[in-house]
Amino acid sequence: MSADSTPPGGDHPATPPDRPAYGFPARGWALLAAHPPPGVRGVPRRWRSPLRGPWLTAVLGLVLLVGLPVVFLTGLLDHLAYGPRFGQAFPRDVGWLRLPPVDWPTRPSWLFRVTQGLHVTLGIVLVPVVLGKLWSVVPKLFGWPPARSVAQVLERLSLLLLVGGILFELATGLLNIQYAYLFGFDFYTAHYFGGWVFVAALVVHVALRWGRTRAAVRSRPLRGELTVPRAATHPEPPDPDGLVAPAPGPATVSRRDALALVGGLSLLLGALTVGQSLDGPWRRTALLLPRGRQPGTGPTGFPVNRTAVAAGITAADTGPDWRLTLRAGERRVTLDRAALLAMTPHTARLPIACVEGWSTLQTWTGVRLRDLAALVGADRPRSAHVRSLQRGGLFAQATLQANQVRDPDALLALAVNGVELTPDHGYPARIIVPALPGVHCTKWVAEIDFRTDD
Ligand SMILES: Nc1nc2c(c(=O)[nH]1)N[C@H]1C(S)=C(S)[C@@H](COP(=O)(O)O)O[C@H]1N2
Ligand SMILES: [Mo]
Repeated sequence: MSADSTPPGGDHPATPPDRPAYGFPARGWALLAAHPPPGVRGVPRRWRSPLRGPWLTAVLGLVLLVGLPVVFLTGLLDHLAYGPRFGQAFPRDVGWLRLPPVDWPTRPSWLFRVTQGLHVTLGIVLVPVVLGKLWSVVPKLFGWPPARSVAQVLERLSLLLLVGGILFELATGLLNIQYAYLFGFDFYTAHYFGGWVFVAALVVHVALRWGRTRAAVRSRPLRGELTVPRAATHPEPPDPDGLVAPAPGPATVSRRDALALVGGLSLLLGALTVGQSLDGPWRRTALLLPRGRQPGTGPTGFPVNRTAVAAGITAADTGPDWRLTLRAGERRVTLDRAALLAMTPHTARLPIACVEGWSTLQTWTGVRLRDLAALVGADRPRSAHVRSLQRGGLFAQATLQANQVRDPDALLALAVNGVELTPDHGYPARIIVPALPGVHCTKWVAEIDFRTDD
């Protein structure tokens, strides 16, 4: 929005072709335009890159238009996977933003691994694109007048929510996966509502800009533009939005190189991230993620979210006196580890997928949850409440849906990859269920309460 845009070298205010006139009250907006605050006059002229213009903004915008809704939707799926029905999704109460009460499936077993991996990895990969897009429009932040009509005031407010929303979501998400809770508010609450604010603003933004975006990408075929060298890189014609610099300097890079820089940074971030969702040697490439890495080698050398020590689990807790209590209504059965080992074993290859994005596929052996339910006379449990030995902490308990108890691969695991569980992986027994978010794969289980009501 450069009111004072003048053609290079000229000093007559030039109004680009279809620059919108002032809306109601026109005198008011004109007055505002005539009185820029100190320091604002002429600022757009200081942004000189000839790359800026509708085309570059539209290309970056289209990438985000494809990518960010995927990040949003996979984020919603994660909320759903946590089981809001049982009050164990965060934030607990989301008012009318409540999602439909559908059960999270147990098949395919890699479902949560993929939705959560996509959410985190794509969110990281899109950071350079978001920054590139913001760079392409940043002079508009300093344009004067800030608006020419009431409609434009509303539009700019939606931009504030759009830009603020995406920066907030990226910042809180990145800090969360680094376990850096620098902010004084609850991550889940802020990230959930922030996502909705961003998406609402995105819908408004797309509705307002779709026509121009389409025209802009059609104005220069991508293929052609990617062959233009730096020497032949010229500014686009002045546009009604004032994206094109009013006083452009010579190009220091071509548009192709600018896009290559953004794309290259995205690829680099992606390459340093995907390893946390892959097993084998790839895991070592996840340099950006503190817990995605392999803590050791051997059958139990896979990531640990919270160690036994950190959870306050002592050797006495898990020693020969450890018992598993099964409940169903008034009925109660107590088992020691030998009794569990004497039951029919079942082995399944299942992922642990953490909400922070890392996941790993391992081979678990234990007893089926449905066999445990039958032991205590709960043939058709509607849910199961699992409690850990761990005292306190949000993750010391979890509620499983009926399908998560019934699945033939739903286990109380006693061993992994052919060896006894280690203390850090949940010895003496832990939950592992297909497609269940890692957070509900409770370690150091003390009690399972099979419930027949909701
Ligand atoms: N009791 C208890 N169980 C727990 C947790 C915990 O903090 N306490 N963390 C959960 C989380 S967030 C994840 S991702 C998985 C990780 O399992 P792992 O440490 O064996 O890889 O354990 C889950 N089980
Ligand atoms: Mo987790």
